[in-house]
Amino acid sequence: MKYKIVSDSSSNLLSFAAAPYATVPLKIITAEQEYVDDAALDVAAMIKDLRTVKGKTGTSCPNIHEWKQAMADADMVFAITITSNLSGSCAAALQAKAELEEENPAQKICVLDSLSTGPEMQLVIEKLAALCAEGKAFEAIECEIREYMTHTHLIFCLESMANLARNGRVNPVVAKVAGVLGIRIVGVASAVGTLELLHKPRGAEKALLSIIDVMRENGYRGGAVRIAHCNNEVGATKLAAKLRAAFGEVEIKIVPTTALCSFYAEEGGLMIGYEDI
Ligand code: X90
Repeated sequence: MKYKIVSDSSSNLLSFAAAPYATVPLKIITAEQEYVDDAALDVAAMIKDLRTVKGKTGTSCPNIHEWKQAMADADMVFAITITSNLSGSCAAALQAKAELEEENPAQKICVLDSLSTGPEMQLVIEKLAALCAEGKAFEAIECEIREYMTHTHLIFCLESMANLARNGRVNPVVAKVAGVLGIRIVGVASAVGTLELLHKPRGAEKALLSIIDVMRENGYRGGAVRIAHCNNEVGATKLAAKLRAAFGEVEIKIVPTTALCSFYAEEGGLMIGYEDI
């Protein structure tokens, strides 16, 4: 049985050697250009362009056809998407599944709504690869991965929420009332896959401590951690060191954000996926 893992590009994982794998790209759209979130894109150049671009900027999710193409060439597909509460990616993936299963009833496709994004999706993808490599049955993998996903979480620390607010991904009134538009904010992906804003730490150092406090409060005890950063390798490395100082030999991987998460997390942004096991 041939299996494949497919993710949308909000996972920041555009290639993955441990399993048959593909991503479908989200896009960043400005008045001048469309940036496709795939391996060919120069993300640093896009981030630089975004500093000076004028006019409306936005994003779009992968379409049904893109999902179908990525899913078509395997008997068993596990697809994971950014939260359905902030994007149409999951709806497109579900429609692709429905059409493919009608065309080929023998194909098995599982669509997982991460209710999150970025490094939390990365953890799920890595776990899927391990389960598939063990040669388990499709239904068993689906059952285990859904259980695993109840033990993964996402925290973020953003220095600007301007693009999130402008594109209606956080309520602009709430963001304004909370006074979080111009300052650093720590928050989490809520149980329903929306942004929940928690703290306004003063300074980068306090922000790292706040992240660790929130992780601890939410059940973190030393499980695997994935950190994605937008132009903030220093912050990511410091956070990793603090986590190891507090919890011992933690398994941590640090990756740069690709286009979609770079656009919304913005420069300096950190996203942390972790297990509560
Ligand atoms: O369909 C589209 O156009 C994509 C829309 C994506 C909107 C949100 C992306 C957020 C990325 C920000 C910090 C983490 C947020 C947690 C969400 C539950 C990064």
